Amino acid sequence: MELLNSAGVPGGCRSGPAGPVFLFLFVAAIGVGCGGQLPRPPLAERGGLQVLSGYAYPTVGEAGAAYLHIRNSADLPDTLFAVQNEGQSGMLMTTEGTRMIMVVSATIAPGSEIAMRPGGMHLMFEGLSRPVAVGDTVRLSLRFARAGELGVLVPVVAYGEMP
Ligand SMILES: [Cu+2]
Repeated sequence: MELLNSAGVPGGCRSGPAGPVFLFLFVAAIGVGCGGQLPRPPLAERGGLQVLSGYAYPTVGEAGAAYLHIRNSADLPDTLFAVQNEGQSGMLMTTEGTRMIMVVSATIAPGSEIAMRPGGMHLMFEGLSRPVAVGDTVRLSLRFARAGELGVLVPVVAYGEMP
């Protein structure tokens, strides 16, 4: 599997190393300032699993990336083992340094969360037949071992945005 483009940066993801660091700090600062914000309702919920938020970036060629914040409120662990974007299968990825590594599944312990983000865990899609741009919406489908299938609509936002 070829995950690096000709510039040696991860395909389907963001390019410069400086951007993600800056944006992460920026969002962390906002988070402190908005501590009293009312919680938003989850985007999707099933079997104790909640997708709290999510977004995708515009496709680059036929590749796309998406990020979800998932909480397991159930009493048992559950395992995310398959993802789809508009019906096309994708991959669950983690990042080590500048390398992306595909993982087969991700188990979420009871009461814990997965917070995907650029430079960390994310969903990656290759060979997408429909390009998407900022302002579009994409339909993601998540398959969990216990809760089953969970569908969620997420907005396509500009690179670097982490809404
Ligand atoms: Cu990636």
